[in-house]
Amino acid sequence: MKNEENIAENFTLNVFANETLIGTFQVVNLNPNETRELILNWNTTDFAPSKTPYVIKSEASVVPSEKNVENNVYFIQVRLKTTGDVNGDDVVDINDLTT
Ligand SMILES: [Ca+2]
Ligand SMILES: [Ca+2]
Repeated sequence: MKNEENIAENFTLNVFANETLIGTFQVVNLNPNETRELILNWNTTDFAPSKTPYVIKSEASVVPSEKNVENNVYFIQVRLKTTGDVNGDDVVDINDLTT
């Protein structure tokens, strides 16, 4: 994420998988034009593998005097596969060896 305002900022970044909160970051003193990489280790134990991608949403809290709040939300799509499921059909079988 990047700070496009002209003062250093503190804010909270929440990350959701579909509607479930999977991570929260406290971002402190992000300087103007500074880009910071945040790494989320998503514990997927409670999430079923599925052919339908999960919608991962990251949402930064609005900081005082922020002008552009539309860019505070960012979406990606992620597919969860079962370990060993190479071809992504949610079954681990001989077809995964030949894929
Ligand atoms: Ca913004
Ligand atoms: Ca498979």
